[in-house]
Parts: sequence; structure tokens; C-alpha cells
Amino acid sequence: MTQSLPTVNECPIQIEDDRTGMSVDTLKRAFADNLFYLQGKYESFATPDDFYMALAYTLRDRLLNRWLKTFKTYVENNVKVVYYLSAEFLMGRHLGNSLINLHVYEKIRQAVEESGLNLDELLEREPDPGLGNGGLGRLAACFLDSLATLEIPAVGCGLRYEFGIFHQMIQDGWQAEIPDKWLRFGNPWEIARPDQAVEVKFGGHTEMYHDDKGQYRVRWIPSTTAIGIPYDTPVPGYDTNTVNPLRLWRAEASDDFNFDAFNAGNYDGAVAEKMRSETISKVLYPNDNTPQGKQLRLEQQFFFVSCTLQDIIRIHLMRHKSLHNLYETTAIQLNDTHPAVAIAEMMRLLLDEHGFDWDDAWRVTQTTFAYTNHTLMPEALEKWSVTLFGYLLPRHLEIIYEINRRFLEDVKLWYPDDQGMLARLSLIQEGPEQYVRMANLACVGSHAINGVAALHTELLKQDTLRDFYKIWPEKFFNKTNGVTPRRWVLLSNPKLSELYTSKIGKGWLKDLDQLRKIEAYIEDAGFREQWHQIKLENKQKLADYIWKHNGIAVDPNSMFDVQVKRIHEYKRQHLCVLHIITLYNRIKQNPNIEVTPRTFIFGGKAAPGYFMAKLMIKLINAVAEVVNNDPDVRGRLKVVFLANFNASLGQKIYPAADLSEQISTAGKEASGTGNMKFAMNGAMTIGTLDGANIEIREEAGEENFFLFGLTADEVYKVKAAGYNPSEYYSKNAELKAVMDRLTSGFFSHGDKELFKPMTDSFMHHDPYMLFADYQSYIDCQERVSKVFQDRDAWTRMAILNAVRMGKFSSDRTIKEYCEQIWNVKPVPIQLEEYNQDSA
Ligand code: F58
Repeated sequence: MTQSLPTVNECPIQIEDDRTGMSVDTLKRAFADNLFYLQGKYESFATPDDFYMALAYTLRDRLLNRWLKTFKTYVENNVKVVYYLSAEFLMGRHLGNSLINLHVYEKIRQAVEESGLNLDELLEREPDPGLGNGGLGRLAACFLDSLATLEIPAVGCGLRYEFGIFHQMIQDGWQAEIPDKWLRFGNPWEIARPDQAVEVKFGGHTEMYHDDKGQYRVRWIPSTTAIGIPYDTPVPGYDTNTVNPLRLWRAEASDDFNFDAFNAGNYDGAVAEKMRSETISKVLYPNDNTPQGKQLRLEQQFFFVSCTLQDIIRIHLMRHKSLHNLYETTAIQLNDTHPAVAIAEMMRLLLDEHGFDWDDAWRVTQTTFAYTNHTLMPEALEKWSVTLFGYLLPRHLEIIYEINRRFLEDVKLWYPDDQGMLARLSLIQEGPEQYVRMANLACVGSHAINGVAALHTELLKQDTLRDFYKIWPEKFFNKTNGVTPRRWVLLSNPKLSELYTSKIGKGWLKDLDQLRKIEAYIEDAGFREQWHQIKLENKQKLADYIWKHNGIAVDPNSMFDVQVKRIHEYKRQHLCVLHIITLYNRIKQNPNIEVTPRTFIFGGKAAPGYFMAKLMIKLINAVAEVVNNDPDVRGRLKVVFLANFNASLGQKIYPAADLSEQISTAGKEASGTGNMKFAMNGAMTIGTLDGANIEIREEAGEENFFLFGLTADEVYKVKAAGYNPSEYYSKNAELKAVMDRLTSGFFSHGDKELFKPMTDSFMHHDPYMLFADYQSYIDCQERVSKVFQDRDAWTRMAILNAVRMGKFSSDRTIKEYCEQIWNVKPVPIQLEEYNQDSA
């Protein structure tokens, strides 16, 4: 009897296939196989990086079946997909995350150990992909984790920067920036899809013509084009079969262009043009909270937006005849205004390339897009010079003018006599130079607008976007941020996770509210002791890291008082420094004074062009040098600046923190997400009523939160009444002593000029109101010190904090987006019967 062979497509993948099998033996064999065939190395010649790569491929293989099945299920069932457009995705290392999501951590540990290696060392070899600046980029990564875990069809869409956020070194106390060559050894997690490349146009001009029906149409004749190549990275959900893609675009020169130039013998010109195109995805702009109005930045934004929208349209048209029902298959979320040019690009594609009339195109656009705002600071709102915009994207500028014309016609009807309203709502800012206001474009082109914490959304409604709120209150939503408990608790704090699971089972990992069940153990002294020991172990590990990297010995029994985040004046790292100097002065006055021993730990990058932020880093290190070496201090205070804070360093720091510093000037921090990671890992918060701190305090209970400082409202009022920082200086003896020490050159080897720009700013302007909050902060820190001396009281409070953070799981945030903004439902992925066991 002859049997027909299965076609390639139908060829089943078997359980113990070396690429899917999950037994320790199979994993070991696959690991060795990948070392030989993919790294091309004998074991005896392999480097730790080779071993890491071989292990990464072993895991990627095990994600592929689920990944392809996920894609197939989405296409076949014609499901609605969320496209999360973001200029940044700060994913963190993939290997550890894949191990926990595939439930193979222990087996891989065994396989690696039996191969004579150490898993922790291999995990440390993975470069941390730094394709983002801070909170906004990391939020995008947490959202992708939650989307996959909740089985929501979703694609992350962004740029594949060849160089991510710079590597920070500290030299003589100053920040030095080193390029981040994260792709040096290749990237085992991505798959290039050159077959799905698209063309992106730039520059040139537009012309009118008549189409076959005699209608006026516009054609864009670009001056240059670039090619976008997609690279897909798998994003596995926890405890599901879903593996969604993160699709990042790399820019390449278009062949046609090179060909013409080469043929004309213009080799130099062709090469220059090639370089120009490839520059688009070369490097991430390292600014946080202040956009840079550079042409290349706009090119980056348009490039990934155009690639993404062409891709979305292609995928929709695989299943549908027209784009009129795009909103039924597609929800597009704009992560801040960086991708907001998508509104104009969608209109262009529909009008010019798919023959839509204006009203239909506008309806499709508005029903598909939604916009998240991440900042209140006016200087952080993106705007592009009309000249630059029109030069780079002439057709889009025409479209934006037309959107604006129609929009302002409506506004005139609604508010006939309000010129101010018209001027404020306009997509174009008038003046000696005209600008396109990207937030206005995003608001007009979206059906939903949201802030990222309750206070932030309120302030958007009352202030930053108040005119839009007036005309469209129904478009506004609050979506308080969250973080994924898989990376930020399970992976970062395995001991604490084990303790939870031993008491209440594993349910908390997908439903963080369940952690409240742990409250039942609060009276159990043994439980509290276990908790305390875990914290101590985590602190010991961080102390080892500090010793290794900074050569500073710190005491794990001291309070680890931590501030890690981007360095920015509004975040007020320098307020924490004023506290350190206050304590130091007290010790100098009376060396026998009783102080609660503290280790102050800082970490964070300054934007390379942000002088004051760089000076803050220098100040921290200068104070550290004095305090750490003064015999009077007797080691009771230590100050440490950890270089190159990033996601993987965060994973070491959050679990070891006792005190989380969330001390921004009220009304400035949109949400914050580090605050959530600290609290989930059992750190107490000292904070202002800013961003999500307010909601953290609500959840933890007022009695379990160290509150200080002016409220956003008070900040506004004190400023309006004419804030004079020098009055605080003259009236507050301790503050005066701190400032006098700072200006005396005591921390700068006698150099009185070094910190003058900062001390002058405090004394004369103090835009972030450090002086106004100083006394309240110092008093609050006194309370912190007192409670910390009562170890048991502290542990109780820390436990309550950690287990009451259920609200801040990004799963909750994503569920709200799904229900209220995107209108999407989970789509479970079924694996073939014979692969169930390998799930
Ligand atoms: C941050 N923004 C907010 N922007 O500052 C923070 O409060 C919030 O928790 C977080 O977003 C998530 O919602 C932020 O990180 C940037 O880094 C931009 C990068 C590109 C240039 C402009 C700032």
C-alpha cells in the first residue's frame, strides 16, 4: 500500500522534536546542537557569549510553534488586532522572561548545569536591548507582556534602532556616554522578513490630476525613498499559548535609487544616499521629556509609521475587499505623539492610494485611532516647524491644513465669538514661525484620548487639553498605568514569589489582586520573619553588586533608600541630596548623634545635552566621595551612584529596596511606573501627591505611605502668589547650612563655581520648588527613620504595601483599554493535540 506523504505545511511537529521538546535531555541535546550548528563552535572553544546564543536559540525554537500558530489563528479567524505604535520599546532581556513564560526555568537550569555551566552567568551575557528612554518605552513593553498573557491579538510596532540608549559610564563623577552596540553578536530573538519590505517616500512635491472618474486627485512625487525591512521578535504570554509579534522596522536604501546613481557613475553619490537612508533607524534619540526638533527624528517617526500603516492595510486587505470597515479589524494606539503623523499618513493612503473621498477617509481614521498622552509639561509637547514638515512631507502638510480647516469650521460654529479658543485648538501654532502641534493632531484624529494616572488625566482635562475636553468630553478616559508582575516580581524576586505561591498558589501571577489573600498572614510572626529574610538576601545580593562595581562596602542592615529613574530636575534627585547633606551636617555638628544608618542608592541617565541633569550626577558623586570617606560618619551613611541604570539593573534593585523615593514636584510626573515596581517588591514609598503615587497611597492605605510636600494645586497657587525661594533659605537654619556648605566648595575640592548653576537656580528661581518642600521632606524622612528602627513595624507596612498593589498590574490597565477603547476580545490559541504536553 502506498501512502501519500504530508505536504510541508501539514508536516506535524512532534513532542520530542529537538526543537520543541521540553525534557531535560532534549534541552541539553538542543543546546549542544545549537552551539555546534548555529554558533559553529566546539564546546572547548566556545565563549560565554556563544553559550548564551546557543541557549537563546534553544528557547526561541520552543516559541516558534506557538508563534506561528498564533498568527495563523488570527488570520483564519479574521480577528480584531491592536497595533501599539511606539517609537520606543524597552523590552528588557528576553531569555529569563522566555524561561518563565514557557515554564522551563528549572529544567533549563538543570540542563545548563549538567552541561557544566552556570545559568545565572549565561543570563547576564544577554545585552539588555535599550530601545527606549524610560517610562514610556518600558510601559510599551509591559503592555505587550499583558496583551499576550491576556490572549489579545496585538502587534507592537516601532523602530529597530541599531544603537539604543547610550551606555552610561561614570568618570570622575561625570556621566560619559558610550554607544550601545547591542547587535554586535547578532540578535537571536528576531526574524527578519525581507519579503515583507515596504517603500517609504520623503520630500519632493505634489501635483493634481484627474482620475478615471474625472475626479481631482493628488499625487505625491517624492524626492527620495527608503525601504523598511521588518524584524519580528516573539512576545510570549505567561501561561498561555499566545505569542504575539513585536515588529520593528529597519531602514535600508532603495535599490532603484542606488542603481540609477551607480549607472550614472556617481558612486560617491550613491553611497552617500545609501548611508542617508540607513541613518534613519541608526540611533535612538536619548531625550526624555523634552523632544528634539531634528529632521532625522521626524524622518524616524514618519518612517516607522508609514511602514506600519502599509502593513496594516496589506493585512486587512488579505481578508476584506475594502478598507471601509478597517475599525472592525484594527485598533491603532498612539503611544504619545511620536507616531501621531500616522493620522495624516492614514488619510493620505486612503485618499491618494485607495481612492477614498474625504469624509469616508476621515471616518475610518477617527474610528481606528486612539491617543495616549504621557506628559503635562508644555515644553514636552511635540511641535514641528511647518517649513521642515512641508519640506519632508509636503502631502501630509496639505492634509493637515485641510483637517485643520474643516475642524476650525466646526469650532467656529460651536464657539462663534471665541478667537482664543480657535487659536488654541488649531493644529497650527501661529507666530513668526509656524508649527504643527502634534498633540492637537492626535486629539482631532482619534476617538479616544487618555492620560496615564487619575491626577494626570484630570490635569489634562483642566489644563493641557482643556479646550479639547470642552468640545469632546466623551473622548477622554483615564487609564492608570501598570507594570507586569511576571518580570517585576516573578523574574526579579524569585524568593518572594515562591513565598507567595507557597501560601496562596500561583493564581496571583495572572490576577494580582489575589495577593491580598496574603494579608491573612500578617499576624504570623514566622511569615514576617521569612519576608524579612528574603528582603535581606536581596539586599545582600545588591550589596555584592555595589562592591563589585563601585568598590563601596554597604551594610545590608542599613536602610536601602533608593531613587532610580531618568535624571531630571522635575524628579528632584537633588532634593534627596539636600536631605543627605542635612544628615551629614547634623553628624558633623555632633558626631555622636543617633542616626538611622542609610545607604542612598541612585541610578539613572541624563540626556546628553541636559547640562543641569549632568551636574546633578556630578553632585551626587561629589557628595558620595565626601560622605563615604568622612571618619565622623562612621559608615552610617553611604551614597552610591550605580552606573547605567536599565531594565536588567532595575531587576536587581527593586527587590532590594526599603525606601522608594517618588519625590517629583506635584503635577509634573504623569504617572511614574518605578513607584509601582518598588511597592510590589515591598519597599515603602516616600512621595508627593503626584502621578500614580496618589493611587498607590489609596491602595496601600494612608498609614502605609510617607507623604510630604505641596499638592499640585498648592504648587500652582504658591507660584501664582510669587514664589520666592530665598525667603525659605533665610528663614530655615538647616536649609541655610546645607546651601552654605554646597556653595562653599566643600564638595568640590574648594571649587565654588562647580555647582553654582544649580545653587543659583535654587536660590533665585527654584522652578521645581525644592525649597518649598524641603522642611516637609526632612520631617517626613525623620518619620521614616523612626519606623525603620522598629523592624517589625516596618516589615508589616512593607508587606501590606506589596500585597495591595494588585491595581498596578498592567493586566488591569490592558483590560480597561480592551474594553473601553479598543473593543477587542481574547482569542485563545489551541496547539495541536500532540503538542499539548510541550506547552
Ligand atoms: C513617561 N514619559 C512619564 N517620556 O514621564 C511618566 O510619568 C510615565 O509614567 C511614563 O511616561 C509612562 O506613561 C516618558 O518616559 C519619554 O521618555 C519621551 C521619549 C521621547 C521624547 C519625549 C519624552
